[in-house]
Amino acid sequence: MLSRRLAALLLIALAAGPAGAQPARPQSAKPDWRGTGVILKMLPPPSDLHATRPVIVLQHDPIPGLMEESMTMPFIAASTALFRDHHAGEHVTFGLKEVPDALLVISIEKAAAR
Ligand SMILES: [Cu+2]
Repeated sequence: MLSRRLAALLLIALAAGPAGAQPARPQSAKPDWRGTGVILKMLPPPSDLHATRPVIVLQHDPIPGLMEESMTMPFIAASTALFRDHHAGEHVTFGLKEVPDALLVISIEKAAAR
């Protein structure tokens, strides 16, 4: 049931398109998307990228339904606590959640190196 629900959310997001209104999303800690990639930087605030929020720079693989190409980009992290026990160069999987002002990284887990 979880995968059906996620598929429905992705379809809503795609249908809305870049100019569409943001669909209503349930408030929960469940990620809207999951990605894989490599940590390049973890920057507690204040940093050059954000004055008040933690930022993680990830070299991420395609995230189906969200970003179809690999790229290197910064994400706001939900908390600096997510950085604990991780390091630059580490292969990770991560959870993303869309909130009104950001695409937030809400979880980071170590993945097997490729
Ligand atoms: Cu991206």
